[in-house]
Amino acid sequence: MNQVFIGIGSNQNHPHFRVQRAFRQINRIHKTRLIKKSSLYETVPLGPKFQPNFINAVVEIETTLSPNNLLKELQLLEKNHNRKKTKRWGPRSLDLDILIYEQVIMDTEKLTIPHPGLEYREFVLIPLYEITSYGYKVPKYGNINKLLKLFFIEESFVYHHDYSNTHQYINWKDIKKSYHH
Ligand code: A4P
Ligand code: MG
Repeated sequence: MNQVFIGIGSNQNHPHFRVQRAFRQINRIHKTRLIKKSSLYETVPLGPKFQPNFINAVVEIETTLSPNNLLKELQLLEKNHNRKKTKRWGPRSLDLDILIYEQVIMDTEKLTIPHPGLEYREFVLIPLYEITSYGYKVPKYGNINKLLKLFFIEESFVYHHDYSNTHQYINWKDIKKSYHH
């Protein structure tokens, strides 16, 4: 069994609904099961600004699929969400990225692991931080606590959403507190 983390992002067509549906669909991929899911986070877009905010989340899975076969399954799911190919970093109904696959470090035309940009993207690091143990070591980049500390995260930058879509915003820093006490 391989421990893998997947980043989920959506900013089109009911993103809350899509991300939660993606949780269930990922759990149904063959040779794969969902172990943990983060909260949903509403985040401002990285890249072109004139697009809706994203809903982001990270899940931990266990799988016996190879990185390339897992990518194929995730791309099928993206298609299933009618994702239209638009511009790079533009709006999308569902984006699924393999963030981390065990201790694998690879860079091929189709697949770069760990996912490029993971080391500086709050919308990846914060949900990853939420579902990993204290001091979790990101392959290639090291301790997640240190990666997070490299940034000054503005209070208003990243919000925590509850699953019921009631728009109760909670500051992300409060999440870790509730996990550790
Ligand atoms: N690919 C390479 N490595 C991987 C990997 N580890 N996981 C290749 C998944 N795919 C990987 O991806 C293009 C190609 O990347 C795939 O065919 C695969 O072979 P894509 O998802 O079709 O294209 P993209 O997502 O538009 O481009 P890119 O560069 O992957 O963008 P990112 O890095 O996914 O970022 N802002 C906020 N707030 N939240 C977001 O989630 N996401 C993006 C997209 C931009 N801004 C955002 C967010
Ligand atoms: Mg992508």
